[in-house]
Amino acid sequence: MSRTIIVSNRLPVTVLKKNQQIEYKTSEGGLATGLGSVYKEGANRWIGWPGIFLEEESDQLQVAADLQADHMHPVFLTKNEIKEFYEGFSNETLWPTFHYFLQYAVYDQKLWETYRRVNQKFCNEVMKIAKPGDTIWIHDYQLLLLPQMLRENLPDSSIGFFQHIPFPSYEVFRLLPWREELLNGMLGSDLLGFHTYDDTRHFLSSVSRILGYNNQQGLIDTGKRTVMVDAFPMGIDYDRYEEVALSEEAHRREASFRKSFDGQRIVLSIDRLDYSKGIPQRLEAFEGFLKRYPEFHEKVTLLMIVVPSRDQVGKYKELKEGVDEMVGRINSTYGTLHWRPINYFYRSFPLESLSAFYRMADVALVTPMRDGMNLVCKEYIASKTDQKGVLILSEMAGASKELSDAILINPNDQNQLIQALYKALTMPEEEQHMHMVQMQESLRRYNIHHWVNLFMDRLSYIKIKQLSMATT
Ligand code: GDG
Repeated sequence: MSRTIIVSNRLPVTVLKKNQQIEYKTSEGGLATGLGSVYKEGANRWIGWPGIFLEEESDQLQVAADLQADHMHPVFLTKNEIKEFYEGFSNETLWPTFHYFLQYAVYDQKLWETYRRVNQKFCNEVMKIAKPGDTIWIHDYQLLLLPQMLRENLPDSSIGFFQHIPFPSYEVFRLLPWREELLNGMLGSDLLGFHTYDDTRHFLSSVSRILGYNNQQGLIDTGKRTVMVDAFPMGIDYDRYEEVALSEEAHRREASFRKSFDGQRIVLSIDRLDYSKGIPQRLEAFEGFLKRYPEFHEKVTLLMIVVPSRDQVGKYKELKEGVDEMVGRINSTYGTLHWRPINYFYRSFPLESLSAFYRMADVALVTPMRDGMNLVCKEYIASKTDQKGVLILSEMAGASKELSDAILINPNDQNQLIQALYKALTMPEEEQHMHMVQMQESLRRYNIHHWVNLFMDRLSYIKIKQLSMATT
C-alpha cells in the first residue's frame, strides 16, 4: 500500500534531555497541526531532526523507538552538522539571500559541502522507510537538494516540495555559487509550491535563465520530466485560534493582563528574533509616532514579544543587543512614573496567553522587511471574535497579497508607518468591523486544511498528467 511521508528539517516535536531523562515537547505550530491529519494516518511518517544533539547511542535508540510509536522518524545531526548545515548554510547563506539581506550572506564551500552531505543523510533516512509508489512531501530551504536525491532512488514516486520562505528574484538568486545544483535539486520534485505568485514567477525565471528550461503556465519541461510549479498560500487552523480566543482561559488571562495596562490602547508585535522581521525599523517608527503625537503619551503602549531564535548565529546576537538598547532608550526617553511606552518580552508564551494578547490588541503591527507568508497576522484576525482591531501589515509579507483589508505599508517608509499607526488608533469601530469581517471570511475558508488538501490534490493531478503524457 502506498503511503505519505513528510520530510522537514525539524520534526513536530522537540526532544529535551534534563537530568539524564529524555523529554518530549510537541509543537503547536500551524504546520504540525495541518499535517497532523496526514502523518498520523495508517503507515504514514514524518521524518526530521528532533532539535537536539544526542551523543549517546542508547539515547538515540530510545528516541527513535519512542518517536516511532507516534509515526515519526528522527534524523540525528552531529554537532558539526548543526553548525555547518543548520546554522551555517541554511541560516547564514540561504536565509539571508532568500530574504534579500545580501550583506549578511556567507558563501563558503565548506558549509555547502556539509549542506549537501546532510541532505544525503536525510535521503538515506527516507530510503529506510520509503518504497516505490510512495508520496513524499518535503518542506523548506534546508532540504533543497533532497528532491533530486530521492528521485534517483525512487524514479516513480510522487515528490512534492513546499518552500516556506520567499524565493528571490533571479538577480539575487544568481549570486549563489551553487545556483545550478540548488535548482536541479528542487526540480527532482513533481510539484513545487511557494506562498505567492511572485515567488513562483521568480523561481521560473531562475530556472529559465540559469538552466535554460522554459515553462508553459507553470509546467516546466526538463527534457526528462514535467514539473509543476504553483502558488499555495498557507492558511492557519482558523477554528483552533477562534476556539482558544473564545475560551474561558484566554478571557481570564486577558482580564489579568489588562490590569497592568491601566486602560491604555495596545499595539501588539510578535515575531521570532530575526532581522527579516523589521524589529528595529518598527521601534524607530513607534518612537517617531510618540514624537509626532504627544497626545498619545500615557495612552498607548507597544506590547512587543520577541521569541528567541537561532541565538548561535552572530547576526542574531547583534540584533538582540540592538533591540535591547533601542527599547531601553525609548522607554527612558518617553516613559513616566505611570507609563512604560514599550513592554518588551524576550521569550515565548503559551497559546492561551498569545490568544489573550491578540484579543486585547487594538492594533497588530506586522512589519517584516521580507516574509514568506507571516502567520502571526492571520492568527490575530482569527482571534478577534468581536471584530474590533486593526492590522497594519507590510507589503513585503506574502500575507499582504490576501489581506488587502489591512493597512498596507512599506516597512522602509517610516513616515507612512507613523501615519498608519495614527490611522489605526483613530479608526471608527464600524470601519474596523467592516475590514475585519472581510479578512475573517477569507481566512476561515482558506485555512490550513484547505492548503494541505489543495497541495496533495495537485500532486496527484500532476502525477496522472505525467503518466498520460508518457503514454501519448
Ligand atoms: C516561516 C516563514 C511563514 C510566535 N510567538 C509565540 C508563538 N509564535 C508562533 C506564531 C506563529 C509562528 O510562531 C510564527 O510564524 P510566522 O509565519 O509568523 O514566521 P516564521 O517562524 O518565520 O515562519 C513565514 C511560515 O514559515 C509558514 O510557512 O509564514 O514567512 O518565515 O504561528 O503564533 N507561539 C507560541 N508562543 C509564542 O510566544 N505558542
